[in-house]
Amino acid sequence: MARIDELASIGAIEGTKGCARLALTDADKAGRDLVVTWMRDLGLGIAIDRIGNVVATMPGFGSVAPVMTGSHIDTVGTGGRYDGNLGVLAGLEVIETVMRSGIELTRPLAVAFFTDEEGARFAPDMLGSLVYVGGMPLEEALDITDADGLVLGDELARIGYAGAAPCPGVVPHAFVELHIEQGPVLEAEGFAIGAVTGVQGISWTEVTVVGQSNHAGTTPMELRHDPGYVAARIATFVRELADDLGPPQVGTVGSLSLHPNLVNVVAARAVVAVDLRNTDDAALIHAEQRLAQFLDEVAGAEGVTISTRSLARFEPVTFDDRVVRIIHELAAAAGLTVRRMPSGAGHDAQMFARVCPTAMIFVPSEKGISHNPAEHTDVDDLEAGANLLLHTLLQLTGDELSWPSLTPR
Ligand code: HGY
Ligand code: MN
Ligand code: MN
Repeated sequence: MARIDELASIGAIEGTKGCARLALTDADKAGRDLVVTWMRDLGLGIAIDRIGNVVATMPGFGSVAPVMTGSHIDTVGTGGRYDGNLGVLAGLEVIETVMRSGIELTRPLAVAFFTDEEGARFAPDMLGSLVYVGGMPLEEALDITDADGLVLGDELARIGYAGAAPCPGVVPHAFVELHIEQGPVLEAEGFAIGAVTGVQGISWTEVTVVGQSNHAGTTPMELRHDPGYVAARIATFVRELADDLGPPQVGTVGSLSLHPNLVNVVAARAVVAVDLRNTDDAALIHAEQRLAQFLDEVAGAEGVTISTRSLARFEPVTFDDRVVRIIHELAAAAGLTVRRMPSGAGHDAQMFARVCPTAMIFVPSEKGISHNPAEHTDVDDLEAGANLLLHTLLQLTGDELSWPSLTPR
């Protein structure tokens, strides 16, 4: 808890419990430096790779593949103190506890934090873990730019985390991530633990609308080609599409910008980001097709041009049932109420599911609130999650989980 509080003080959002540490900003650097110091203080072997992922491994095991845990310490601009941070700091606590206990292990534990999990500054999300497992070429990732045109590789070098360890990274024996649920289910149903069975598919599309900038007062309505109006139509359509398709489909327009964004000017341009998610890929593809059809229609009707760019597209992921079962059974054996459930949010674990036996542990989020400075999880729930992580990782060190050889896509 002391480490959670100290890390949350970096980029703290005035008057809240939350913090803002967008990827590769100075605040992210300060958070990274603090966590790396804690890793070094434990005497862990630290590898920083070329996309800035940091992996800290128990020493003395040579090249034996580790059982790895971890998450992210970058946040969205209005972040909470537990999203990602809990998984990294609980992992550190687990390793410290194991080392202090003198338990003899057959393979090392490792804890990692991955670059730019949020994708809020540099899309896509889960970028660092995606590169770590070979899902995106390093050079392509280093070239990604943010909304101000700053290049990811330059920002990584600027904060001193352009490491030397190669990407793709060492394939772990198994990977387990502890994370807050970020949704209302566990709290509403009275469960202490979620044994996470997988992650829903994610589709992010940047929609650029170009119309005719004009005077707000003199331009007759029938002569307008108004990107501001079209952007509002898109946001409304996305909501109505999700309502029409019904759960588990969700749709969000969380980012909408107009240029020149002035009260008395019909906009020249609008940029809208659309986030669509579904646990079923065919249904997600259908939702994407409905969006594309709507964009065609509204462009024709308003006489604007619309172009789109995919910012992220990840298929739904199913976690390894053997690992999910270990989590479920250990939670029950510890007397914790536990249910299996999919994840609505994206996580680094969904990338590791491509290369090794992987699953996640959820703990409840108060009122299901997250990506919000008010994010909160009770300390008893945090502790239960960390203890379950400890026992899950220990079991996995002894468990020979033969893994069909998979080449990362
Ligand atoms: O977008 C997500 O689901 C994650 O928080 N990056
Ligand atoms: Mn997260
Ligand atoms: Mn997040």
